[in-house]
Amino acid sequence: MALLPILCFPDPKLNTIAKSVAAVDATIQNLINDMFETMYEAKGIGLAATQVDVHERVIVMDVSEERDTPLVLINPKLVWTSPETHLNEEGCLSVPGIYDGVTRHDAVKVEALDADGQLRVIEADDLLAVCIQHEMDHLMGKVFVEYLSPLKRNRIKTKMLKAQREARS
Ligand code: K1U
Ligand code: ZN
Repeated sequence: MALLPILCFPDPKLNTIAKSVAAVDATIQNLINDMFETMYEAKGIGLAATQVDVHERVIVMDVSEERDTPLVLINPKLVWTSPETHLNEEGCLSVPGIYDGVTRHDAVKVEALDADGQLRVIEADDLLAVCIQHEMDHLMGKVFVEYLSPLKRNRIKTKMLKAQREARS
């Protein structure tokens, strides 16, 4: 297993649209293991392959308090979204230290392959539903700060670029 570097906003690679996984093989299973190690080490509740510069439709998540309920979504497809929505506070491992509100569906139903290539149907609400929508946005090249006003987004961009410059010097 290996820790993978996480791309940071405003890296344009975060805007890449991921391709469907053709086969759930050993390469994808190794990627999943590395993504879990990276997500747990970063204390995140989710990670999309896009964030580690792999542009295939793979997501790992664990929203449990105990950090013992891993969930893998390969080629996820939203098949139902609740009409009810809520503004939820979100964070992102690609935008460290920034938290802001995004409106999401309260509940979703997703079809996806698991790590063994089996088709699963996941019905989610609460934090899992928010996390699934956030991670599926990553696979479409969208970072949560892109829902915020241009003013807020530009302030975050300036702050991130400054932090990245300082980390290099
Ligand atoms: O995609 C990512 O960058 C992971 C992200 C997932 C996420 C968190 C919160 C709402 C939606 C999606 C994170 O794990 S951010 C860090 C974190 O652990 C966290 C932040 C806020 C609430 C709960 C957890
Ligand atoms: Zn994120």
